[in-house]
Amino acid sequence: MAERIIDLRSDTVTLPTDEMRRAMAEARVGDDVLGEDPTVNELERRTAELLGKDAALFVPSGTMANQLAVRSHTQGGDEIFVDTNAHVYYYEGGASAAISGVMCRHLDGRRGIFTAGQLREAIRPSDVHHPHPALVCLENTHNRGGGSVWPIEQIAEVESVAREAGLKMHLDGARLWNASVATGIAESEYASHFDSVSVCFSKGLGAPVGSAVAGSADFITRARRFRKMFGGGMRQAGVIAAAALYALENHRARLADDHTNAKALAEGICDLPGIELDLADVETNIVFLGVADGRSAELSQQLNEAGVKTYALGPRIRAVTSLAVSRADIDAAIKIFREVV
Ligand code: TLP
Repeated sequence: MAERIIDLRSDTVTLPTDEMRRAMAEARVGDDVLGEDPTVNELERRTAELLGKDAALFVPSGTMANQLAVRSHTQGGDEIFVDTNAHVYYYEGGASAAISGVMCRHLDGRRGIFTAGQLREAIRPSDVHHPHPALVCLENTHNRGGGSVWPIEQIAEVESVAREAGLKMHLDGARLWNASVATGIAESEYASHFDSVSVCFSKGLGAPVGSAVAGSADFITRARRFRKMFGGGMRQAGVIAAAALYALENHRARLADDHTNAKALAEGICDLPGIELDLADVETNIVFLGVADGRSAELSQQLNEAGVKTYALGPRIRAVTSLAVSRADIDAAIKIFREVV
């Protein structure tokens, strides 16, 4: 059994740092359902400011943030437009159908990124036979797309088609911080194309819990009501909001290290036999490897036994860099990959 486990399964596996725990211990708290938690209020103010929106709402998870947006923007029977591999459709347990009663129309994007033309083709004219088209959801960076970054011009083109047809725009920005660090484009500039944006504090930023959804004052009033309905109204949540605030101020810039580490990992293993990996596809902190001969699960298992944890997802293996892995860990992981393969 390996001495040290290098955990590349996800950037959700990070643990709070000592400084973060100190911020949590010292947090001023109150009852947030009554709007009286000063740390939650400050986190929501700062998040809204960074995203250039009127207001934000602190929620327990990225899934809840996305589903609050879907519920707040739609009515039962509406149609929402998503990439086939979007988290909001693929990984949220059918919540859009169960909670909001909406239908998902899939657009086959390239690495999760679809075109304005694809959206235009998918939107059907108003007719009693058709569902009401209500919402377009984008994901930036795109998780199953391999940490791919939406070009800002393409977001603007998609937005213009959506607006023309009267559709709302939601961004699953769980890893928007990574997109901004990779491109130098501010989070607020990305967010300016959307009615609502969800962001996550517990992935690359390293907080133990929490996400937020941001938008107009009216949208947040509606989302706040649904958050309570979904059981997401938290009381002295300042203890966890303090970790998120700490992460927001101290861990955004360092995401560049995760991107460098992802590139280094990819470079160290892309020539291995039976591994398919295009270095140009490694844009942020997620690396997907194609594995030949249906061997992804077996290879992931062997890596696991040798001390490198990854996820096998169909014919691919996903490796994600984060605060949980250092450059030395990446060098060790490359060595183990090469030995195992
Ligand atoms: N992603 C997780 C898993 O759910 C797959 C991961 O390990 O990557 N949006 C995006 C783009 C996400 O990647 C995730 C989580 C979420 C939303 C949901 O966040 P949580 O897990 O907080 O509900």
